[in-house]
Amino acid sequence: MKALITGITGQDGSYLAEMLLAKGYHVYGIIRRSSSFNTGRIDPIYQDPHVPDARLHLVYGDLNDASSLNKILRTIRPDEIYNLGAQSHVRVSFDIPEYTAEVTGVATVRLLEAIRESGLHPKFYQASSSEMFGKALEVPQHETTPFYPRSPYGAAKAYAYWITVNYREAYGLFACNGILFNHESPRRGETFVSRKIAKAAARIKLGLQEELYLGNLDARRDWGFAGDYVEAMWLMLQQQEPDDYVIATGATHSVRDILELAFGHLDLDWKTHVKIDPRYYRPTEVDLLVGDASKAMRELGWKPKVSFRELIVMMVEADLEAERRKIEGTGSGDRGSARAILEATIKKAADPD
Ligand code: NAP
Ligand code: F7E
Repeated sequence: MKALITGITGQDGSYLAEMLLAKGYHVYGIIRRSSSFNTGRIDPIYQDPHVPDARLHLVYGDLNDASSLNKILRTIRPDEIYNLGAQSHVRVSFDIPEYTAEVTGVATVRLLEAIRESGLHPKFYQASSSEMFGKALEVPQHETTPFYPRSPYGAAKAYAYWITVNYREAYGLFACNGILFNHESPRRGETFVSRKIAKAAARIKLGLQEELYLGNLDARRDWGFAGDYVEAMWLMLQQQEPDDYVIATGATHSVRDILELAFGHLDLDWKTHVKIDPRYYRPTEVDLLVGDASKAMRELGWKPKVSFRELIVMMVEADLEAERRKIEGTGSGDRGSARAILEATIKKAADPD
C-alpha cells in the first residue's frame, strides 16, 4: 500500500507517517523547500534503521502549486491520500487571511481535481476541524451540528469540508472528513497554547524564564492526544463506505486548567508567572468546544486512550527533558546566565501568536 501525506512535517503528519510505516505502508510525504531544515519531527523515522529507506520518501511540492500535485500523483499513484497540509494557526489566520484561504481551503479542491484528472481512485482523507463549529450552535458538537466559523481559518476549513463532500457525491470519490477537535503532543507547534504553556512551565522550573504571556484563559476546548487521533484517520479510510466523523474526547477544559496542571506538576504557582497580553486575543473567539465522537466509537471502533491529565504531564515532561538536554548541550547550566535571559527576551519579542 502506498500512502501520500501532505503536511508530513507537521505534528499529525509525523505521527501518521510512523503509524503507516509500522503497518507496512510505503509512505510518501510532500515537503516544502525551506531556507532551514523543517523535517525535525520526521528525522527520527527517516533515520530509523528499522524502516528501510525505500519505504519513506519525501518529495518537494506545495499545496498552492497544482502542477506539483499533478506530477506527484502521476508518479506515485497512491492508494490513500491524507491531506493534512494547512496554515493551521487560528490567530495567524487573521493576519494572513487570503493565504490561509488558499492553502487551508482552496488547496483541497486543487488536490481533489488532481485526483480526478489523474484517473486514479485513491481513498482521500481531509483534515477537517472543530473550528468549523466556531460559535457553537449546540453542545456537544456532532457530525450534524451546523457550522459557524469564527476565523479565516475556520471559514477556509468549512470550504474544504464541503468540497470534499461534493466530490464524494458528484464523482463517487472515496473521500472522508475527519472533524478533529484539538489534539496535542510533545510535537505540537510551540505557539499553540498547550505547548506554549508546557514549554514555559519547564523553562520557569529550570530558571530559564520568569514570565509567560497569554491571551484568553477562559476559552474551553476538547483536548486529546495526537497519537490517538491519527489512528482514527486511518480507520476512516478502511471502511466499506466513505463518511465524515467527529473525533474528540468528550471532555472540555479551559486554558486555565492547562495552567493548573502544567505548573502544578512542577510544584509551581502559575499565577505568579502568567501575565495577560491582549495581543494574544483574537478578533472573534471560540468560547467552548466539546465533541461527541460516539459515531466514530460505534462505527470505527475508535476511542481515545490518553486522558487530559496524562497529555499535559506528558508534554511538560518532554519539554523539561528537552530543555535540560539543551542546557547540557550548550554547557549553559547557569540559571541566571545572560544567554538564557537574552534567549527569553528575543523569543518574547519575536512571538506574536
Ligand atoms: P501543523 O503542525 O501546523 O502542520 C501543518 C503542515 O502543513 C506542515 O507539515 C506544513 O509544512 C504543511 N504546510 C503548510 N503550508 C503548506 C503548503 N503550502 N504546501 C504544503 N504543505 C504545507 O498542523 P497539525 O497540528 O499537524 O494539523 C494537521 C492538519 O489537521 C492541519 O490541516 C490542521 O489544520 C488540521 N487540524 C489540526 C487540529 C489540531 O488540533 N492539531 C485539529 C483539527 C484539524 P511546513 O512544516 O513546511 O510548515
Ligand atoms: O488556542 C487561547 C486561544 O492556538 C486554544 C489548531 O490546531 O485547534 C487549534 O486551534 C485557545 C484559544 O488552538 C493563548 O484564544 C490563550 O481559545 O492552541 P490554540 P486553537 O485556536 O483551538 C483547532 C481544532 C485547529 O483546527 C487548529 O488548526 O487558547 N489562548 N492564550 C491562546 N492561544 C495561543 N495560541 N496563544 C496564547 O498565548
